[in-house]
Amino acid sequence: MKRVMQGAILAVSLVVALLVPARSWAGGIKGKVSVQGIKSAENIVVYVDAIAGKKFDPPAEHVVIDQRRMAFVPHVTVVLRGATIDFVNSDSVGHNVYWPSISGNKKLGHNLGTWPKGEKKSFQFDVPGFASILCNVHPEMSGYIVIVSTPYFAVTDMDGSFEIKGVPPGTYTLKTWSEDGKVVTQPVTVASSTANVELTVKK
Ligand SMILES: [Cu+2]
Repeated sequence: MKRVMQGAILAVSLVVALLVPARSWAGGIKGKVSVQGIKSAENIVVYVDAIAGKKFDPPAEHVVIDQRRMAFVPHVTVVLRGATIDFVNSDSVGHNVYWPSISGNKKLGHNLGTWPKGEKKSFQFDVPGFASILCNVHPEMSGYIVIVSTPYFAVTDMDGSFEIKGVPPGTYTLKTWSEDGKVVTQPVTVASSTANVELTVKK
């Protein structure tokens, strides 16, 4: 009888052990972006496009874009729609931040002004799209903000690799955004493990 009980407890433990991680299991999407006619596979945004019937709360934590050594850091920033970006200045010169439009819509263009080292200005980005960020003091400075509708996104590293973690199982539309390349749209199915994807971005 004792052995039967032990067996039953073991069986229950096994089932629990299998079920508990399964509930928090979420796969992901990882892979590599290759480029044709573009100088680098770095800084390409890969993201899950809007999911019908699903709306994500904007993150409470602010995203930071620094202006350091006369550059926007990072060069490409991707955020979930509704996120607030804190623009900081780490240089000893004053920097300005403005974007002429969002996805070509000039009504969504905005100038945050110019401010010195140590200060910051914040802005909430509510509309999906992309913005080219500029500094009117230093015309050589440029950066990009990509605003997407899901929290499932990544920016490629130097060799074009990317990984999007914590994507629940399902079939999605994967999209890219890049400074110089055309948009790539590709379906992807995520099971309980990580999906591997190869994408090619062309000029
Ligand atoms: Cu500047």
